[in-house]
Amino acid sequence: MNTVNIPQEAPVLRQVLEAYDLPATVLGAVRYGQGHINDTFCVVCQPQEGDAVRFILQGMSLAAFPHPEELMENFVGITSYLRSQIIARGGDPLRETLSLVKTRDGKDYYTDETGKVWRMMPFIEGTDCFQSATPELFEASARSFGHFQSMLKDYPAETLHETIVNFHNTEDRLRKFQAALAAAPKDLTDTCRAEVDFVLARQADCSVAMEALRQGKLPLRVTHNDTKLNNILIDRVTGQGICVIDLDTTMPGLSIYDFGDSIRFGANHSAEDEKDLTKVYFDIGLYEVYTRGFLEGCQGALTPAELEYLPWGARLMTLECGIRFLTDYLEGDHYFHTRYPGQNLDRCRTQFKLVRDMEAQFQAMHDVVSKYAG
Ligand code: ADP
Ligand code: GN1
Ligand code: MG
Repeated sequence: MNTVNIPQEAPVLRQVLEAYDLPATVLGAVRYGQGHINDTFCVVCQPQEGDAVRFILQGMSLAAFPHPEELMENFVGITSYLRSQIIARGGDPLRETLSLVKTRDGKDYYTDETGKVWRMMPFIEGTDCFQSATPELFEASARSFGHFQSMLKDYPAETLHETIVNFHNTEDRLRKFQAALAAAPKDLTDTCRAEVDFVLARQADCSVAMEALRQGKLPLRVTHNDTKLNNILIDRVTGQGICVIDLDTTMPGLSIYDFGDSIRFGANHSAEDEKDLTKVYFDIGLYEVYTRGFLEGCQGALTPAELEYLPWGARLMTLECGIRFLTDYLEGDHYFHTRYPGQNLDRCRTQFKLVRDMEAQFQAMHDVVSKYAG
């Protein structure tokens, strides 16, 4: 293969690319995107004639996903199901959902010598992926995530593997945090005393959604579970959400998780790892536009109890994510990609600042839902 420009830190890419019968000369591969979990590369190929063609090549994190073959089974099931719905309503399945490029031996993914699983997808062109929101963009993403959930409402949930067990079980996240705290060296726990106390003061909150689920108040649905703004591709021409990506955690869950995780990431104006906490605040205006878009996208599918718990979804996903960043910090940063020591603690601090703001504005958050729930 005439391959140039493979990142030095990823020599395995040569072997992975050999597994694919790409319709052109491979010019190279570069690291791509700002995901915290998978190893994502953009592969550029030049056909004999015409424009260069791009692909996304992803190595699934074994630390996050212990059974990548199950994850890929979910991926194929979900994208095939979405594809038929998109075709039925006259849409373009190659832009509106993800698809896979088969390996030379006709497989959906390639497993390298270390057991790591790689998948190749056509790059969805003419789209942008954003790290922070404008009101228009945020509302567009809300409609798409709501619509994604409503498209999957009749999906046979029992056929989906739980790719990460207890993913949004905040009680379990709390237990894992407590175990990490007990095992961490004192000089490390001393650096995050305030954050540890913040969690310990909110142990009861960690049970709110799980308790509602146990009591049968909230229904289990097929949810995306990682609804960050950067997990949606926005059409460059229309400004609308065109494709929901990062389907690795799509599995049975609560609607309030999808609502909540979007609010966590997008209803503010700062980076997830912003060090200057004076810049980090929950923007209830953005919360309002997201609520409006999400309810529109869900097309009336949410029950009164789900509507009532939406603000809790935002608080809990933000608290939970902060707890997860803190746990990873205490465990030596083995889960989330980090670029510098202490990045997970910085991320945790932004989350807890947002939680405080949401706690202070909780009634107003309820009022917004009531305004749009009709
Ligand atoms: P992670 O799990 O690490 O977040 P993602 O699946 O979200 O991985 O991919 C990382 C980034 O790669 C996305 O935020 C997006 O910018 C880009 N991306 C992923 N798939 C595609 C695609 N099919 N077309 C264009 N960009 C994509
Ligand atoms: C991870 O994969 P990515 O970057 O979209 C994580 C989410 C967290 C998020 C925090 C599989 O999302 O759960 O909320 O980072 N994904 C997984 O930014 O753990
Ligand atoms: Mg992602």
